[in-house]
Amino acid sequence: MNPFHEPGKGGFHSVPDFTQQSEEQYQGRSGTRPYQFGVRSGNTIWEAAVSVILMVLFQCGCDRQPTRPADNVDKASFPPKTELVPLTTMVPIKPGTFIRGKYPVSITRGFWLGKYEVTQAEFEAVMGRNPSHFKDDPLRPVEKVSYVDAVAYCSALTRREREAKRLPDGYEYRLPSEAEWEYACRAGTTNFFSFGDAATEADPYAWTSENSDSTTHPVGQKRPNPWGLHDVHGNVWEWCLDWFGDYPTNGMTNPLGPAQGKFKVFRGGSWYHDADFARSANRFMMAPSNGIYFVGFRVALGSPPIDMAKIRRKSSTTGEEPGNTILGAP
Ligand SMILES: [Ca+2]
Repeated sequence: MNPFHEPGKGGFHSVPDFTQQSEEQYQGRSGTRPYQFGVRSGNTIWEAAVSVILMVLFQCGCDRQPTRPADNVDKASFPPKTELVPLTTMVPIKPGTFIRGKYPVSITRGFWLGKYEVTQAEFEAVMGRNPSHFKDDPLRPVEKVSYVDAVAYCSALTRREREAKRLPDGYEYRLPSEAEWEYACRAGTTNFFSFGDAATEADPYAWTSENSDSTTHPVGQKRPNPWGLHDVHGNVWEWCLDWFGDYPTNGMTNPLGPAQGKFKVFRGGSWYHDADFARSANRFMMAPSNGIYFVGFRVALGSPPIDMAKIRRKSSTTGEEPGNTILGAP
């Protein structure tokens, strides 16, 4: 109940606003307690005077329209907080180091990586189209996507999740860097593949030319790597962020490749190529505007890439990483 409302006293039947009511409240009335408005017994001149002063002070701090203070505080001072809610298919990847050739590469910022290659259903839901060659199952990986298509998907996904209040500022869906991809693919292993050294043992883990029947397959049917990522070997190659370039002959932290180039890197082998091409360290590349039916991608979730200029200052671009086969560009 509004403390100023006194039914039957000079027309206080409604409470249009605090100002009008308070003006009438002070007509020779006061309360029994000095600081309690609207109580009318035992009043004195001094009590009345104190009440008038308090009412004026109170009035100065009030809006003219009655409001609900708690609601105002929530909306003005505490806007809805956006909590990070990754897609349910994302796997958290902790920071760490792997050996690229002879040199350590450190990933110092944790991120999430898709458990699966992006499916045709996922791509179509976000982009409204499906460029794939093998279309009969929406759970097959999307392919014939260019690097440009893959980046556009990541941007649209970021926008959708941000609008849905599931993605705070400072996070975005994006392609993994080449280093992030290899770090996650290796999952702590140092073998040629995340399951060992023998390409002849790839069948339980990878769709390659030896077992694919010349087509892609729905994601997640083969065993995952030690960090729970499926199809890092085989099914479709996976676009990475980096321009293709020779590896520096030194250890690096969060590398992102050259600042510019002609080809973008993709990784992991495919249904079209022999298992040996699906090695953790192997690289392939293509112009970013090209799409082909054995190249797709998976998404990462994390902070935006590190400033390229800093990477360039730290890098040397002489020499090629031993042990990595560059297969050329289509
Ligand atoms: Ca793959």
